Amino acid sequence: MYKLVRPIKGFPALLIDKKLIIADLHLGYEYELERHGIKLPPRIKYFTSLLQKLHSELLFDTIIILGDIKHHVVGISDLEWQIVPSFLNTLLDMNVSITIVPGNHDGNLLNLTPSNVEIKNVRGFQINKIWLLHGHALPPEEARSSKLIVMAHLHPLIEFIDEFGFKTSLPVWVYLRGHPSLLVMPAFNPFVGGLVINKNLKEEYIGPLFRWLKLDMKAAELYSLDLSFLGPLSFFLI
Ligand SMILES: [Mn+2]
Repeated sequence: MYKLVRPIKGFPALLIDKKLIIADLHLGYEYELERHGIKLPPRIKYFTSLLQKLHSELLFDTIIILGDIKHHVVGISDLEWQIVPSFLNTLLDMNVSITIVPGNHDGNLLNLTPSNVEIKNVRGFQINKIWLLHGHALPPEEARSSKLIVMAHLHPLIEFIDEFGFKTSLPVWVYLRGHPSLLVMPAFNPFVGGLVINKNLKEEYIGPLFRWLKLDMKAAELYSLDLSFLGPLSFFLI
C-alpha cells in the first residue's frame, strides 16, 4: 500500500504524488441534526482550516474528493446552497485544482460547483495505476488492471465495549490485498458516524465492490488514523 499511496499520519487523507485525496465530508450534516433538535456549530471552518494547514505542510496542487461532499442524498438543502460553493471557493483560493468523483449523497452537485471544479463519472478514474471512486457504484472493467482501488463510502469504524458498557469507535483504514488491492478511506467528517465493520456485517452494507473484486472483508488489514497497524479484522470480530 505504501508503495502506491501515502496516507497522512493522523488524518483521513492520503497523497498520490502532489494530489491530496479526501472523502465523505457530508457538508450540511449539521442541518440534518438540527431537524432532530441537536445543534452543532457548522464544521466548514474546521474543514477549511485543516485543509489549509495540510496544504502548507504537504504542498499538494490538487484536491480529489471521493464523493459525499454534501449530505442530502437527493435535493439540496438551504444550507448546502450556501456552504458547498463557499467551501469549494475557499479551496480554490489556495491555488489548488479540485476534482470530485460524485458519491451517493451528491445529487445535483453540478449546480453547486464553481465551473473550474472538475466532476468525474461516478465510476471513477485512474491515476498512476490507482483507480479512485466513491464505491457505491462499480468501476468499469478496465479498473481490474489497476494495482490498487481506493474507495470511501463506508466510513469504516471498529467498535469496542468494555465490561462497564463504555463504548469506543475508532475510524480505520481498511486494506485488502488482491489483484487489484482495495483501500477503504475513513470519512473526513468525524461527526458523521459510520459502518462498524467488526460485528455482524451484512453484505448489503458494504456495497458491490467487494463482491466484484471477490474480496472478503474479514481478510482486511486495519490501520488506525495514526497509521498504527492494528491487525487483521478477524482479530476484532465481536
Ligand atoms: Mn458517505
